Amino acid sequence: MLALTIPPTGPPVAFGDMSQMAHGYAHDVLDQVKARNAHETEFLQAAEEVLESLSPVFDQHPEFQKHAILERIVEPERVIQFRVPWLDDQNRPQVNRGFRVQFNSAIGPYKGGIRFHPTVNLSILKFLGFEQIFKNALTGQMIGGGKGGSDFDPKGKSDFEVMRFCQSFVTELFRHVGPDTDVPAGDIGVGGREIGYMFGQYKRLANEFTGVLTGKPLGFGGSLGRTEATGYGTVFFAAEMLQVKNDSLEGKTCLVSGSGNVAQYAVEKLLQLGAKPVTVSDSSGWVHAKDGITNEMLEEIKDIKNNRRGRIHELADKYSGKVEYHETDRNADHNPLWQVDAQCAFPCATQNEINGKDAENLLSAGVTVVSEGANMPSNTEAVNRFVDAKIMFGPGKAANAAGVGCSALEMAQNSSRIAWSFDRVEDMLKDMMATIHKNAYEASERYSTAGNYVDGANIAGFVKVANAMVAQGVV
Ligand code: NDP
Ligand code: 2IT
Repeated sequence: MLALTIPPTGPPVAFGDMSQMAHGYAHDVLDQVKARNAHETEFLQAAEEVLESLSPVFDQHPEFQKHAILERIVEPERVIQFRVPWLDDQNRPQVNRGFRVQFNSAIGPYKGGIRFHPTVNLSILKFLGFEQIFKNALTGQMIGGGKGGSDFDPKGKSDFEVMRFCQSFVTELFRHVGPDTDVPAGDIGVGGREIGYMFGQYKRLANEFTGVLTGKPLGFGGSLGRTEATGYGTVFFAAEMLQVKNDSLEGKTCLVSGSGNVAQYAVEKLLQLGAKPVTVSDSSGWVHAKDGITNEMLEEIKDIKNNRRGRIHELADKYSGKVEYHETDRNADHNPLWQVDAQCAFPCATQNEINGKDAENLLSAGVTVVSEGANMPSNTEAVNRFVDAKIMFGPGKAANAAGVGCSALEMAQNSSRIAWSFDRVEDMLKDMMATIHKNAYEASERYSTAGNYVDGANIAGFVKVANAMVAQGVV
């Protein structure tokens, strides 16, 4: 086990010397993180990207090193892992793993989604929780970073199986969360149905009706606009990036991946803004509507995914001649969805869905805007290609922040027992995304290269949390 060493607090170091030291600081801590978490691939990927962006910050903020901010911020404040036993419809006992990673509470209660997917493990939840710290800071709301989930697969389960699973999950989780402690929400595999079951069990155990979860159905405390927030916000972020160049989304051909919550509302906002979305996908395959996905097709996608819990090929079955279906080849080294001619791309499915080759294909296809609806959908090589090509690349922690931003608005509405109108919430989210864009852009100008939103978002989010951690002492 490596010891955490806090640098001595001696007399102030001359600026030049500090600059040398500061440059090495992020790299030294990154080496420690790699040694300590050698098997957590996704967490290391997220940590490396953030820490590499931060080197220039320490020249101007020597107090961050003095207070060991990096050594502390890379360690979750608390990780909870638990057994989730439940009975299937045949009354056979099943066992899954549950987790909650409470990463950082410097600027508010832990806040972040819950993911139910068979691939869930600690590395994935630590990457998501780590990203959430900076994303939540960017929203300007008082929310810390956390993430949770389970390797439970809701696909193919009956509503009652999902309900019994959620009840068992919350039977343990409830003692670790609360409206001022930790406020979970949805993510992959967790939508209104799951949040409803979890809320019901929390209320029963705690004997309290509080805003302990966000993304609730509208009838009992959910915020108007939360369902739409992430997808809409990702499109708002793309529009902000384009506006810097006096351009807009109108008439642009757009590639969207995924067909769940984020993808559906990215498509909806693109249609409202006069863009032409032409693809969506699920884990089995992708569909291509050459003349554009229409509003009617979007309603069908929502029905397939949200009501029938079906597969995306059903869209091509219904609109044969207008929509083509392509099955995913799991052994291929690239995804042909990213080869379709377009100007903009909105990856809204999952982490690492765009690799270096896909990034090259996107650039060759003419894409100059990538706005990440998913968390870390571009792998390290892909991010580097986009940054090197100087395209408008909006990283997830900035571009998909409207989801959690709207969750914070839901918390505010719940605390004040008032519900705001859809238009009011949407206006607030639009402003929030404009502010996030502005702050990330200005941080990129000050510390990196103007328009490098990867560095800009990492730095703007980090500085806010780091300042709070300095002020609160070594805790
Ligand atoms: P959903 O469960 O609603 O949809 C997920 C979509 O991605 C589905 O189409 C799913 O296909 C596909 N998908 C999931 N895992 C994989 C995989 N391993 N390989 C290929 N396709 C996959 O989730 P959301 O739309 O809520 O989340 C999508 C992304 O957005 C995630 O990265 C999430 O972390 C991020 N996000 C979500 C927010 C929210 O508010 N919901 C907020 C910010 C970010 P299939 O149905 O076949 O599994
Ligand atoms: O990744 C994310 O930001 C989310 N899944 C939303 C979290 C939230 O608390 O609304």
